[in-house]
Formats: sequence, structure tokens, C-alpha cells
Amino acid sequence: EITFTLEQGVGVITLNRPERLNSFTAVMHAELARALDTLEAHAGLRGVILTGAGRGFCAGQDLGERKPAEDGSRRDLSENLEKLYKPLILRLRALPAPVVCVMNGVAAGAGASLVLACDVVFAVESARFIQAFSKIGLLPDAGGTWFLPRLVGSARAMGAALFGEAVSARQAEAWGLIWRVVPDADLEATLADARATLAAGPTRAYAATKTALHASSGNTLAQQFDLECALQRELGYTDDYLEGMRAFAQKRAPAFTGR
Ligand code: LHQ
Repeated sequence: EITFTLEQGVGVITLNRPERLNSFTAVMHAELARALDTLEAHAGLRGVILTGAGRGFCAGQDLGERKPAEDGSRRDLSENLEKLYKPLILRLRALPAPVVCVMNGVAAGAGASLVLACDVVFAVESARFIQAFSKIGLLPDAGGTWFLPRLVGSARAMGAALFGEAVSARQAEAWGLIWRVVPDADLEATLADARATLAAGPTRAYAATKTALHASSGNTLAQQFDLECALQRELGYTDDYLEGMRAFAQKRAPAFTGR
């Protein structure tokens, strides 16, 4: 239910259940977990791209798979969240390389949370976000209540979460929910560019940047300085820093190796 490639250090995960707008099933979660095993074990990892097949990115939990039993009995939803969604989101956040989402269409429910867990998000103009949870009597999960207020502030987070109206890609860009909107026709080119950028990037600097930016919301300014010092000290010894400085002096583009 996904396709996964890993070339030149860049993993590309494509959610691939287009007839159900790539909504999450237990099988899809298992396949994603296996892809993450591979990515985590790859010493030369330089980035990951997440996208979807067809007209949707991800419509959240497959509601067919999680519906209440026919006899009306209730069920514990936390198990699914704890065992499947929590490791997925935390593992993506912890990867020592950028995770770029190329959002090819609508993201709803936990699908929207998945987008927001990525480090950089490009979205095609026709894409939209739907905090679909309230429509089925739930709260935003899979990290949604953590990501939303941090990205757009509590007023917008509340409005989007409570009323569940679609937020267009343009609106999402204007709010700072995503990095950039691209024309629908540029989907493939955006993916190819992201792939090339990640494959040629200063991967250790990227990883340190990701670590520091993610840590900032829980740190004081003084603690963040300490973290920057520790990370910059390490980067000062990398091949890529040496190469970056040489390239600057020689007025040429750097050829980073990710080391
Ligand atoms: C779907 C789905 C879907 C199955 C579209 N499942 N088939 C929840 C519970 C348990 C524990 C953990 O956490 C969660 C977290 C969650 O993610 S809750 C939120 C779940 N997601 C939703 O409520 C979104 C449901 N989908 C929609 O509202 C719409 O499909 C959107 C607005 C995403 C797209 O609308 P349209 O572009 O009009 O497409 P469509 O509705 O016609 O969908 C196309 C097909 O995909 C359709 O099937 P059909 O056989 O009629 O062609 C849908 O039934 C199916 N589909 N989402 N989540």
C-alpha cells in the first residue's frame, strides 16, 4: 500500500491506495514501519520525500477499517494511536535528515497531522487541509494538537480544528502552515528538485538544523544557545564545512558529500 525507493541516499515514500485517497490501514502502517527500519539503518541517508499516488495525499485513518462494530459496541481508539501513529510520527521527526512532503492533494484527519510532522512541505495549488476529526466527534490526533498551534497560533488552530473547514494550500502558505505552494503541473518537477537538493545537501548541517529547530519550542534562549554551540562544534569538524568554506573562497558551488 506504499511504494518505497532509496537512491543516492534519498528515500521516496509514496502512499499508494489512491482509490481510498491513501487513507491509513494497518497494512499501510506496517509497510511504513518497514520503510522506516530501512531509512534508520542507512548510514548514508540524505533525506526522505513523502508523497501520495492519485488525487489525494492522505485522508487519515481508513474509516472502513476502524468503524464501530455492527452491534453498536464502542471501541478503544487509543490503542491504534499508541501502537501505529505515535511511532510513525516520532520516527519521522527523529530521522537524522530532512523529511520533505510533496503534498499532491487533499490531506484530512491524521493525514493532515502526517503532513505537519514533515520538516518542509510543498503543496500543489489544488491541495487542501481538512481537520476532519470534529466531523466524526474526535479531536485532532497523531500529533495534530501539538503541531497546529505551534505552526499557526492558537486562534487559527482552534478555528481549523473546531469548525473543520477546508484550508486551501494558498491559505496554508499564508498562515505558515506549509513552506510553499506550487502549480499542480509542477508536482513531478517539485519532487525531482527536492530529491536533487537532498541528495546534494550538507546532510549533517541539515540534521543539526532539524534537531535545533525542533528542540526550540521546549527550550529557553540560553538552553538553545547551548544546543547551537554543541551542534556547531560538531559541524566545524565536518568535510562539508571545509568544502563550503573552500567553495566560497573559490567562488564556486560547493560539492557536499553529506559527511
Ligand atoms: C475514504 C476515506 C477514509 C475510507 C475517503 N477512509 N475511505 C481516527 C479513528 C481511529 C483511530 C485513530 O485516529 C483517527 C484519526 C483520523 O484520521 S480521523 C479522520 C479520518 N478521516 C476523515 O474523516 C476524512 C474522510 N474523508 C473525507 O472527508 C473526504 O473523502 C475528503 C474531504 C478527504 C475528500 O473528499 P472528496 O475529494 O470529495 O473525495 P471522496 O469523499 O469522494 O473520497 C473518494 C473515495 O475515498 C470515496 O470512496 P468511493 O467508494 O465513494 O469512491 C471515499 O469514501 C473514500 N475515502 N476518505 N478516511
